[in-house]
Amino acid sequence: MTRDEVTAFVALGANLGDAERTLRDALAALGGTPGVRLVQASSLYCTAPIESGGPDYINAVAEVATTLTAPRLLQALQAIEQAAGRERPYRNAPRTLDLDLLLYGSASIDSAELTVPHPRMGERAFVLVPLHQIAPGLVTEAMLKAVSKQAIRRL
Ligand code: A4P
Ligand code: MG
Repeated sequence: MTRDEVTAFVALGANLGDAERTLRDALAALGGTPGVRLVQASSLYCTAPIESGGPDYINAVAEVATTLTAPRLLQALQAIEQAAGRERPYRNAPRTLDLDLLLYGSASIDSAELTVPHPRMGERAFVLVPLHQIAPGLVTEAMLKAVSKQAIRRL
């Protein structure tokens, strides 16, 4: 970790096409982005859709160290989504790839394009379980218990 790097956590999700392959490629693309270093990634998890239709999702969380600002990091995430053929017909539509910025250092951001910490992360086992795997200090047992009814299976 160099002095100008910030630790950030990114949630990855996909439920169309070869979702496992898409997530592995996205992790490689993330680590290959200038100004982004992949520190660690969780296992892949198979999860039931929450407020969304279609097949089960594959989800994971990655820790990165980055010299990019949060808006630039979001742009980089959206470029990786686009490269994976992401379409946005409607909110929470099934997707080839969704990359959400969960945490950016200790920053609180609330702009038109970006809200950090991600406002829905605490409600979702598909975020909290993989985040707990790689950063146990960030997720309490009480937080995990609150989402324990949501189906999730480590691959
Ligand atoms: N945006 C604001 N804050 C952020 C942030 N922290 N990270 C803005 C990323 N984007 C952020 O996102 C819409 C807009 O949110 C972006 O233009 C960005 O400026 P989007 O990815 O185009 O739309 P979306 O995916 O439909 O919305 P969002 O908010 O990503 O959806 P959610 O709430 O994350 O839910 N069930 C399972 N099992 N697994 C999943 O991965 N994912 C969702 C998506 C629903 N159900 C799921 C899963
Ligand atoms: Mg998204």
